[in-house]
Amino acid sequence: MKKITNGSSNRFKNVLFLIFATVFSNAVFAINGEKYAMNLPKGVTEFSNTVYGLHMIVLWICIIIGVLVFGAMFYSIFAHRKSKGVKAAQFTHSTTAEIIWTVIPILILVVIAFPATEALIKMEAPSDADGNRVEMEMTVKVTGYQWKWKYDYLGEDVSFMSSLSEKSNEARQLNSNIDPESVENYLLDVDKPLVIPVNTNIRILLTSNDVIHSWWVPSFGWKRDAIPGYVNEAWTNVPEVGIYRGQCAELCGKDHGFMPVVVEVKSKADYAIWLTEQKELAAKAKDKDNIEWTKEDLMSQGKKVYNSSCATCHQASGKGLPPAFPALDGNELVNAAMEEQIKTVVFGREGTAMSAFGSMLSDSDIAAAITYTRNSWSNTVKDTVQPADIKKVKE
Ligand code: HEC
Ligand SMILES: [Cu+2]
Repeated sequence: MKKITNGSSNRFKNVLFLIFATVFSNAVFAINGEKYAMNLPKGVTEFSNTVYGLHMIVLWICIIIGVLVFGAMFYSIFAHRKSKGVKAAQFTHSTTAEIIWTVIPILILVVIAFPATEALIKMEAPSDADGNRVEMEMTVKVTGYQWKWKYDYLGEDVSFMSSLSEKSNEARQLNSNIDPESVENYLLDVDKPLVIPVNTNIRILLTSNDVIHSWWVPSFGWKRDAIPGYVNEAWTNVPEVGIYRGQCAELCGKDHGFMPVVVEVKSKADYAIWLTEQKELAAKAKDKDNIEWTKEDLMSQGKKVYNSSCATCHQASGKGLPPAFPALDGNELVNAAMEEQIKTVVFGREGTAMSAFGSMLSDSDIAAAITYTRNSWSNTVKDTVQPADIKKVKE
């Protein structure tokens, strides 16, 4: 008895296995539904549906081409095989064939160009049924920071930072004993989402404070780079209230994977209430910058600010990650007079990852974070840094 009858029967088994594996894995994907969906998600906006339609047209064209080309190939291999005594033709050049295989792809590209151009025009500006340009109703400026987003509601005096939620951030730390599986929306949640009203034309301006980021919410059907020194424009109009999630889509440094985007779409009435609340909060935050704080308040607020704004680099333990990120625990500068430390935090260090927090955090938050670093771990300076001290350095 021969162990292996011949190579081709083995190859046949391999092919069978591959087909089985593909069918099986597709079935698993299908059962798991959305979580492992094979196709692009449809999204919620009119524009995302346009993109989806375009994708389906192109996909079907590809499938038809695939079936025709492979069909012709397999048929020829099978019907004209050597064992049937077929002799190969010996020509090396055919002008007719070359014209055909040039003209057909050109025609296909022209056919695809029509819906593609339509989608691109729609992406640049929304238009009504008559094709007239529709006005934007509000503008949000999105600024990328390593590694969070800042949202400015232009003309509303409302602006805030949006960073990875505290729970995800704790669970992702090296040696954290929190199981990521137990964190809801792990790495896809933020402390403060971008809030926008439903059924509203919203202009979104994108820029960056440091490196190139990319703001991406798949359900809206587009992503746009946020580039330092440059303002990109996009727009959206979301027809359904809900929470939409996305991520930074440009490799932007060590914590690129930890700057999710969350957009909460509210009804117009709820949005108006939210906006009023934010304005009150902003006014209160200004008040906070004008008072003298107790040490307890500075320390508790400082811990929060430190963990959300500084710990990614200097670590919650204050030990940093030398040589890239210096330790603040036992740091000479942190244990000296406060002015130089305040300057470092407010103005940053040019050309390093230490950014200028003066424009990102309120004076009271900076004062609290600095007080916290001066009185934590082995640092025992014992003084407090007040918002007024920050103001003095800024002037
Ligand atoms: C993105 C990473 C990053 C974040 C976030 C960050 N830092 Fe830094 N920080 C650095 C780096 C890098 C240096 C060293 C800069 C240099 O080489 O001069 C530094 C230096 C410092 C220094 C001076 C240390 C010294 O020995 O010169 C202080 C103080 C400091 N950071 C405080 C803070 C505080 C407070 C925060 C939060 C509000 C913060 N940093 C957030 C990266 C970061
Ligand atoms: Cu980024």
